[in-house]
Amino acid sequence: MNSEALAIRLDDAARNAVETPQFDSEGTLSLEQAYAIQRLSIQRRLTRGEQRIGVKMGFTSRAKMVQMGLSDVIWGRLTDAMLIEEGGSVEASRFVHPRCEPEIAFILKRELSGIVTGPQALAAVEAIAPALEIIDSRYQNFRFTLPEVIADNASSSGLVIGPWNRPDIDFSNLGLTLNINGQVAHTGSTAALLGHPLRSLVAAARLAEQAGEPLQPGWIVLAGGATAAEWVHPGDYVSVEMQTLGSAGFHLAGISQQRVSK
Ligand code: OOG
Ligand code: MG
Repeated sequence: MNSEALAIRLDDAARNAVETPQFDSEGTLSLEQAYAIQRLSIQRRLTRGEQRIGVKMGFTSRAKMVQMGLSDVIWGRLTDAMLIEEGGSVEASRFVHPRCEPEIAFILKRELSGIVTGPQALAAVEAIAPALEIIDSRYQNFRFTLPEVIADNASSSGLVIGPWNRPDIDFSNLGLTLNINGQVAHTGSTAALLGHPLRSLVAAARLAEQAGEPLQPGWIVLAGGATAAEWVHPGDYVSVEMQTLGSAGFHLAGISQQRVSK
């Protein structure tokens, strides 16, 4: 299949919230082709009127690498249609089989691109916030190879941003919990992100330049899940509580189904 056809297939799967079979079980897709498919599929969203709002990083913590069995840092593109209001509600019918993970978000005040140091990256940050990412692989059973998940925009489906904080606090090792209906599902720390979340932003700047899309002022960068992701079911209220930075949450609306275990 050609890249355009695969981009349409993944875009349709995301748009209609229906899963699609894996297509590269033979492992013939290169990373370059995978990113080309991602770009084409996001281009379709932009053509429909969605606005680009930033990038998301993936597999920046060991917890996520272990959970998904993949170990290369990947990235995806965020659009405004993925934003979910903090404390708000989103319909479960928008997703195939959503999972949620706690992240830290950066918002930039200036362009950031290429090989930069941690202090240079920090100087481009306007504010930092606790965040949740909703990942919703378009592949059956949430299973994929590395090129397949890249083509599928790194499973990105939604994001919730908590209060923006000044970036001059030490955010290298902030304790956090992922809570489902008030119960702690996972605990972790921002240090899980490559040892310091700023390293994820440094990697984002390098990868963005390689893609010819420098990180822009006003863009959000999601640094990656700090813990394993958790399934979310209709009726659930999911939240992240982060030391010093605050919390963020949302409600998955819809008729509650019987819980399925992992
Ligand atoms: C891929 C996306 C990984 C993260 O934060 O590590 C990711 C997946 O797990 O489906 O978003
Ligand atoms: Mg993530």
